[in-house]
This record gives sequence, structure tokens and C-alpha cells, in this order.
Amino acid sequence: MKNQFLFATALVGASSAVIAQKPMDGMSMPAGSSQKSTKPVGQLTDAVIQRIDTAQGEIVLKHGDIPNLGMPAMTMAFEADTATLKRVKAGEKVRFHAEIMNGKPTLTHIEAAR
Ligand SMILES: [Cu+2]
Repeated sequence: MKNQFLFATALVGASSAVIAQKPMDGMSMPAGSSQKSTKPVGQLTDAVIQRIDTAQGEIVLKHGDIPNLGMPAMTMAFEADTATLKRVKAGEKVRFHAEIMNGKPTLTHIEAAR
């Protein structure tokens, strides 16, 4: 009887060890997918702010290649939300990501270039 009890305990111990290992595997995921967490921002393109048109809700950027839009370097206007319009100034060097939203190129992310 005593041996059977020990055997059962060993089994429980072994199975709980397996269970304990699974959350650890899960915990290693966020570190491995840290590149993924930057993905919502998207690939950044360098630009210089030429003009801010608050009335039109647009920011004119002299921008580099935008791979996701298949666009070469040029100067053009992008739609931007009010908070972004207030946050930036003409002449600033920035890095941005843009998507076509409602048929218009729209800034989805903009940050000061370092
Ligand atoms: Cu463009």
C-alpha cells in the first residue's frame, strides 16, 4: 500500500510539473513577439513637415518612399486628426506611417525624428 501511495504521488508531481511548464512556454511568447507589438504602428517613413492646414485637416509632408502605399518620395498632403494637427509644426523632421482611409492618404502615426 505504501508503495502505491508513493507511486501515485510521483505521478501527480510529474503531471503538475508538465502543467507548470505550459504557462512558462506562454510567458516566453510576449518576448518572442515583441516585434509584433510594434506592428500596429507600421513601417515608418522619414518626412519634413512643409505646412499644416488646420481648416482642411491636412498636413503637407515632404516624404520618402512609402512601401505600404507603393509611393515614391514626394511632397503631398495627408489627412490628420485634430490632435496630430496641434502636435506638429512646420519645419519639423518626423517619422510617420500612413494608410489609405476613406480613399485618402491618412496619417496613422507620426513621431519626432531622432
Ligand atoms: Cu506621396
